[in-house]
Amino acid sequence: MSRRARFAAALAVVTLGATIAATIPAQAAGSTLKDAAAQSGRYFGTAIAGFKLSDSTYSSIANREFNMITAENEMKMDATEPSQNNFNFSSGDQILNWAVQNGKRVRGHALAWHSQQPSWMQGMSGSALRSAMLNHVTKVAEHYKGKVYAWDVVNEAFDDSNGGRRDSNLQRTGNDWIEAAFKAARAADPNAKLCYNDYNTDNWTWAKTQGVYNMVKDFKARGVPIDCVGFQSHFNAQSAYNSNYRTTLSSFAALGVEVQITELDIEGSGSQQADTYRRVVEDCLAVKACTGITVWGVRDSDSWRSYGTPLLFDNNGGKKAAYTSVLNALNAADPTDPTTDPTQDPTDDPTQDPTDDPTDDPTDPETTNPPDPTGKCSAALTIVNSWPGGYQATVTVKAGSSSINGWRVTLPSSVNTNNLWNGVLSGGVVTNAPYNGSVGAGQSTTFGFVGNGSAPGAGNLTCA
Ligand code: G2I
Repeated sequence: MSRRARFAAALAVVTLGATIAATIPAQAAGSTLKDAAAQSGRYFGTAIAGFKLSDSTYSSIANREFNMITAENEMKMDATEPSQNNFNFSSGDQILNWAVQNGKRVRGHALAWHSQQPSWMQGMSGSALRSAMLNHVTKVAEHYKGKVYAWDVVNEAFDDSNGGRRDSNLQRTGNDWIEAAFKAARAADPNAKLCYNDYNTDNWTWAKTQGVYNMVKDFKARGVPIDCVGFQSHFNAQSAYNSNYRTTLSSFAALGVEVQITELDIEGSGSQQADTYRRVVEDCLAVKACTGITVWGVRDSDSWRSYGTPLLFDNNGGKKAAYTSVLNALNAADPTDPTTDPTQDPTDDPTQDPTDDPTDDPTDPETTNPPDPTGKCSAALTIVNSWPGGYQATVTVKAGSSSINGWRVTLPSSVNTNNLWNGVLSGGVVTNAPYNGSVGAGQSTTFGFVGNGSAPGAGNLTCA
């Protein structure tokens, strides 16, 4: 090669290098869901049906796109204990082994549930049922000890409308059956994260959401071992995505648990569906304790409600608009933003951390940090969301250097609301609800409301 040709070749390499450097963004975009989610330290999972793993279209998409696996049915009570104290782990193990061989983690689903009980259990009651349930939890968690990332220890134990417990044979063994199951699971596998998992707990204003919230708060206060809350997030017209979903996730996170989206599917099609998927992903990314998202199946045809075409791949395995929208939203996460980085201690409640960075965005409810009060309590208002003619606000009430038993917060005079939760409103003053008046020294609780008209400025309110 002549000197001139060598020079031209070298110049071409330099120019090409510069072009590549100029077109690659600071952060390379992930081209699969799992890689895009991993950029902010999160996982992206799917439910797998074992009998479909021989379908190569199915298994190749599952392997390519997802890095957290939930057995859709194979680790449930009826599958793992078909006759009393005779356990069968063959189907569950098939899924676990496939996941492990392909470098994926597993969410165990589910140790105790009123549904999909083996027939021998369905007719049981009282202490015999309690013992059988605890034996099941123990034996299954021991079998998978050290192999699962998290367990849905108890599934769907709350009533759909009144905020109380669902009636079931397990509930009739005594209200403490849920905490008994969590304690047994912790003893059997101390390293698995232990989750409570439910549906219709996505909308912060729904009684069921508040019921679960109060149980988790009580568990944390009494030291019952719970590490995470799973939001199934099966959205459709009857149970629609609501923009207060982010408030739900961040409010649970503020109790000191991880939150996970565990069974996501959204009925619909086209841009409407894609847009809702985007919002769900953005809400998880905005809450640092939201550690991952699992969709409930691979292709629409694999869904438990395939008529609603609720998933990210069509019946042929093609990527839908919803897929692209999820991928783009995951890729847009800013890994340098501590609020989006779940590897920052997810159980650390920023509303209670005096070392929080005061330059954090004050409009971000995750970073609300009322000044350390010298008085009885302090209260800080943040605007979660606003729209023409209305807004949603959260107020964080923080106890001073002594614990308090009851609080009163004066709202700004401009506030006009008839939808307030976790507090009692009278004459512009909010007092605690029956269940959240006791706040430990330096600890906090929150209430929220939807206001009419324009939002007041964020800031401190009078607390007494
Ligand atoms: O219902 C949707 C999900 C709600 N949250 C808990 C999840 O565990 C639940 O999953 C679904 C599965 O996707 C279905 O596949 O749970 C259903 C049962 O509650 C599963 O349906 C069952 C059918 O009822 C059985 O007839 C069938 O043999 O699937 C089994 C295996 O295909």
